[in-house]
Amino acid sequence: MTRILITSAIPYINGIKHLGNLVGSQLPADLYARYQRARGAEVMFICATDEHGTPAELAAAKAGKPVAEFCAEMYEIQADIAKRFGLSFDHFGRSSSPQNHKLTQHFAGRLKAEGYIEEVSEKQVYSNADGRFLPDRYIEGTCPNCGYDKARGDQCENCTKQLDPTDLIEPRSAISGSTDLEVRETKHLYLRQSKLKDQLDDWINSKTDWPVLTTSIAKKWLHDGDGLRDRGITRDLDWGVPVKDGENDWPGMEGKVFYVWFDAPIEYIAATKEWADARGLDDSAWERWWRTDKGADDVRYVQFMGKDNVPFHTLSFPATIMGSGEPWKLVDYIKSFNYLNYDGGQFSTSQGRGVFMDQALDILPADYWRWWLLSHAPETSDSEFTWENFQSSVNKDLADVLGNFVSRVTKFCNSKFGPAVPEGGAYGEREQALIVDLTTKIRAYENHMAAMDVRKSAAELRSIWVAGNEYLQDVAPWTTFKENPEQAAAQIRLALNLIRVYAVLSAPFIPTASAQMLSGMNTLDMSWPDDVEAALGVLPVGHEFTVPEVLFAKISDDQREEWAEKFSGVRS
Ligand code: B3M
Ligand code: ZN
Repeated sequence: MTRILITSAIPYINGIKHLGNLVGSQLPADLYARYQRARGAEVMFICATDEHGTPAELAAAKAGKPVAEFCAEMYEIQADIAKRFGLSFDHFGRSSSPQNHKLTQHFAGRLKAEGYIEEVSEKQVYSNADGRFLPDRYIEGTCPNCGYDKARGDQCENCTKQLDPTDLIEPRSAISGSTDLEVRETKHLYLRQSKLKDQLDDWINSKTDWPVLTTSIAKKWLHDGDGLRDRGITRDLDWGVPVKDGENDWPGMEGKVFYVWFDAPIEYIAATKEWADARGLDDSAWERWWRTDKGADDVRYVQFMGKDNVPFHTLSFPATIMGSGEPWKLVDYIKSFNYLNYDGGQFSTSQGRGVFMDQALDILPADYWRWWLLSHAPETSDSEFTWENFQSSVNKDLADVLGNFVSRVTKFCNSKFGPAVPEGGAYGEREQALIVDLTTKIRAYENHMAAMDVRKSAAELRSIWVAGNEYLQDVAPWTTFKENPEQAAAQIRLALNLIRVYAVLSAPFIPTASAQMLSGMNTLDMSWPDDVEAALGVLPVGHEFTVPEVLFAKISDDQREEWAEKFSGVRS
């Protein structure tokens, strides 16, 4: 059996994600996972929260909570929203897990043993009152450029000038306000990824089937600029994975933690161990996904992410894996996405601009969003969410085409033949033509889905729905019924079976509506339409069904205007 490991970039813990984040990683990953499961593959679909780093500390401070408590609460919130969006993770982990601590320390120890770690002395600001080193953005003072008195050590928010903490006039700690600061020497660990440049270059060059977006970013960082500069992988923070050399202390590194981007991708592996541990399985259960010496050489590993995350997944994380000298699984395919914009501007977490996952579900069920987002995924370029476009997609594709087909067929059958697949007549030429047409379209759909061409897959699925509608329009069973009820019965028998086929094909995009269709058709048969003619006979004569509730309600102009207005400002 094909085995497919799928990871989505792991969302930061510091807030609820917006729809732009969702369509750039978790949602297309879910589409692919659901599709591969439907086609019989053994899938391991992993995601987690990314809990370390300064943003987590700052968000916790803003919420007035200890950071561990803040993360634990935020994890529950994110896990709940993911579930309500139908994201079918096999495990949704936490990068702060003991498994990730251990594995991150293990990788650091291996990298040290293989000669890929360098200890570098740096000068950094230390706050005597806080008893700690301060990251740049924890230092505030007056901007030397514009005189703004709340400039941060990395940048002045007022005039946007990039700063060093030592540029600030009258610098103070952003934590305590103390001005008792001094510059001290401190040691940090650097990952010598420049030593792996040739190996990374060869590896990326061997990936000829990757999306251009992925390889162009990887090559840019590898060749121009200083993308492969050796990078500091430790920080002076309290919250994070303590620096250790495997299981041993690392002299001189007391009180330091690994940089968030060092431990975050390792969480993909650790989350798979969390999955195994939660089920009481032994190590072989997760290692067969991750260790090429333990079965993972048969695994196809696919990652999903927004374009800003590509450098870390094409260079830094592979450098960690290659440098470890151990047989860990490297990614086979990286599907990356451009940005989704919001109504003439950008989605912004820090400014609260756009629609956030929780807000989206407050106004409409997940399938409406899933369909719009996936059918407009920012694959070849950035794309834009507008309320007009959203309204028109939902009303046309979901309500008029798919929803209408299901309701017309089931209601008509119910009123003329009763609530069971009717007997009589036979499939003729028009039916054969439909079968040929559907076969071509379904094969194309399979190819696009396998290639992770999200928009093309959506377009093909829509055209499969349209073909059914056109058939119904052509044969008009409500007219046929008057002269030839037997033939009308055959037409309806086909159409009822097509509802089941639609449920199966559409499930990766709109799982809830798909489940409603199946339950209306009173079947658990999710078998894939490999042979379309056979698939149109799965529900036999006499098989009972119920008329499903309206699958998709149309969005009215009033609603559209209300929502556009409601989300035009910033989230409070
Ligand atoms: N948390 C960035 C993001 O949420 C980062 C991804 C980590 S993937 C290992 O976009
Ligand atoms: Zn300034």
